[in-house]
Amino acid sequence: MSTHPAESTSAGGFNLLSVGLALAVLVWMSLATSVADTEGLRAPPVLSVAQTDQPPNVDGSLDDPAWQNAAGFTGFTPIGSDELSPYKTTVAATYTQDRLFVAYACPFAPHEKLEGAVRERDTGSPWHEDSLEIFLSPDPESPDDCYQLIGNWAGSIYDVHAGDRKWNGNWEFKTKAGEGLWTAEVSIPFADLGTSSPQPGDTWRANFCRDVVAGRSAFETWADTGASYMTFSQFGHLQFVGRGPVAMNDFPTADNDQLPRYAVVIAAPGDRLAIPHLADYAR
Ligand SMILES: [Ca+2]
Repeated sequence: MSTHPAESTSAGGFNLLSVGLALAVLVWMSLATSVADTEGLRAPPVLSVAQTDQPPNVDGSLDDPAWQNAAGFTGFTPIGSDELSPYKTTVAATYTQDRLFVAYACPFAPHEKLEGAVRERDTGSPWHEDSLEIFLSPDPESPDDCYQLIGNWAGSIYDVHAGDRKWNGNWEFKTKAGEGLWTAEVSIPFADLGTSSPQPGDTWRANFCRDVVAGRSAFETWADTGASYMTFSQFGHLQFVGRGPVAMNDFPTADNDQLPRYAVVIAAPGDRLAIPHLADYAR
């Protein structure tokens, strides 16, 4: 397999989307990005994240009301590519006063076999397994001050702060795997990310990625970060909106495999949009 994209520095990614009641969502936002090695890349996407009073139970199953009400996104692309990934990975996020929650639904072909070992924290190479990777930069002025959370489908974790794997965040990570689908839930205290509870309007930089081994080999990313996951200036924007309305991409539907058009729709909380819903993956 090729070099892990977090081990080099370049770019590739993007976003499509899926949602339910309008809580968390994605929007494209026009921002100044550094031009150097990011020329020609798609603009960073935006995920609006709404607060919840009903935090999900972190057990790997996405049947919580929080996820039924949360918006999410899909539209991952392999790094350095403008082609949509064949399976629509879906991600959603929500938060409480103290913690950020992220859900992943990772489809794969039923005949394919997931790869990933159970082992000690911060050991091995989970990026060469079926894993997810979350990059969080709470200070948008210093996106390279980044927390990286990696978890494989078997539940092993690997976490890094600013390149230092000795950092161990107090995050919860649970997965569930079945035929053709593995799901995961992540919960991390804001305090472990060196920050306090976000106020409405606060914006972080972030990237959400999926390492794929089952049936193929791919590094798939939300933000178009070029040949790596970690072109920080290309990270998406994680916009905390409290309980306010969220803005969302006019993203493709399940039957539309085109890249997002980036038109923005403003949705009131509670609106259900006609797009794939994370709860469809509940089991
Ligand atoms: Ca660590």
